[in-house]
Amino acid sequence: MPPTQSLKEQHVAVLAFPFGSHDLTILSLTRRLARAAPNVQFSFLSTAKSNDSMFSAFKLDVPENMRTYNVEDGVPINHVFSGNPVKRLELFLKATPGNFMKGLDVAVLETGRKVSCLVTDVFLTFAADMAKGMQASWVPLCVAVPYNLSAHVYTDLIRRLYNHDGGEANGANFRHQNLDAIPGLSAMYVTDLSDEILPRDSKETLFSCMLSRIGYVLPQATAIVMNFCQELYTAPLLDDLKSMFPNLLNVGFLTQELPPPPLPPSDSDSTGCLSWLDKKKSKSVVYIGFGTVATPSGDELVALAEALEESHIPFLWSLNDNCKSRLPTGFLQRTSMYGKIVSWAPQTQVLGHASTGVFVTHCGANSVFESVANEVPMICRPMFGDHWMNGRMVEEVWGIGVRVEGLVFTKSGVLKSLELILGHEQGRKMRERIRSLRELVLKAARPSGSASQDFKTLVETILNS
Ligand SMILES: *[C@@H]1O[C@H](CO)[C@@H](O)[C@H](O)[C@H]1NC(C)=O
Ligand SMILES: CC(=O)N[C@H]1CO[C@H](CO)[C@@H](O)[C@@H]1O
Repeated sequence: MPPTQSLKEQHVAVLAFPFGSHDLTILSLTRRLARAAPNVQFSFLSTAKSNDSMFSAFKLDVPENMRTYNVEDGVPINHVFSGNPVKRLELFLKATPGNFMKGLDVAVLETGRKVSCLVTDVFLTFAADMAKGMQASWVPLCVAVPYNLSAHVYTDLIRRLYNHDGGEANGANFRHQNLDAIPGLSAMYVTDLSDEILPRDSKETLFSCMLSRIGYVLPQATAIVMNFCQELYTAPLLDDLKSMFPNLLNVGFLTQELPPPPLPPSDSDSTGCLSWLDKKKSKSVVYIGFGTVATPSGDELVALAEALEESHIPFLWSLNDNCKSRLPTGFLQRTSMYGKIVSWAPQTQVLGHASTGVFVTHCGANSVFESVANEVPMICRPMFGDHWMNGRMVEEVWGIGVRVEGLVFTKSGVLKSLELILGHEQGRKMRERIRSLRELVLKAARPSGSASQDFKTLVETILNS
């Protein structure tokens, strides 16, 4: 068969993990791949909820060689959610892998092509066997930082070395232990690990079981895609991961176009954020956004609001409508001269605006990456999962932000952090460091840079599969 014909037959199926910004990240990868490999057919599978919210919020164009398929989310009809965000995740996990199998059947029938390569979130560990069964190659994507991948690869060892049962007193001590027995994790501490690694109540969940298989299945991957840049690793971490997985491909930050494109005309932004920012002084505004899943408690929202009011620093706050009622009475009116609250903000554009001076964030990986790409230092309030490691990385490894005192918002803690970043010599140093990180990232994204080269290798890997 002539090679061009075989290329045309290729069909890459992409399975998303529809939580946090994992789906948006793998969608962004898929669109880039589809543009780079126009002869390959791409099928993108996620839940209807995830699919709808991504396509409607970001007005994304979809390349012609890519189709979207909805898979079941496992939520029973008329199900009423208690408000616990983990429930949705559990229901979804129970529906896997059957829901994806069904979706794949439809995609194969519609395209008339058997799947040659399965690109999936690395958390969907069942995909390794699924790919084997279909005689397809498996290419997992790691959305979180490499420290996170390492913690999941070494889960068994971490549990053996650091899982001290015992009384509270004992517990408090071991949580402050350094993870230097794990190659590449010496900057991290036991307390930075999420519940999935060391469950506080020793209970495994469907999610922790799935994640604990990462280390076992990754050797089956044809290549591993990292939402990261090679230049940003510490040497021991990169060496260790590369020694286990030679085909580790660092393709750059996937939710952030690099270099950040010029901002659109402010009046085209229907949220009004950009035109509001236009009227503010350079680097004077604090932008607050906690992503789609995390919300601080009522007390913390109040403490944050009080700090903003007392400081009189201009602020732009992306806050869910149903959280607004938890703000202090009269807060919105009293701060209307220098504050703006929106229910959704075009985050990468807000971070790219010259007026934005600091980002108050939950420290989701993509938020941190977007902040680096746009040179905005951070105040971190980690909430769950990978946020603790990310916060540690921002403050101690990279020195480009601080975690709030005590890891919860208090009025005095927020005021201190704001003052440190906006008014202090230390803040100036952070800005210098974040500028040099950004330089590395932009360099990696140039055509001859490491991220572009790794992306090229990825495309070739897929074409050869
Ligand atoms: C790794 O990241 C995911 C979210 O992206 C999170 O759910 C998980 O808990 C993280 N693991 C660690 C050890 O931080
Ligand atoms: C298969 C499917 O339903 N895809 C949908 C994903 O969401 C966008 C936006 O709502 C729709 O246009 C697609 O049809």
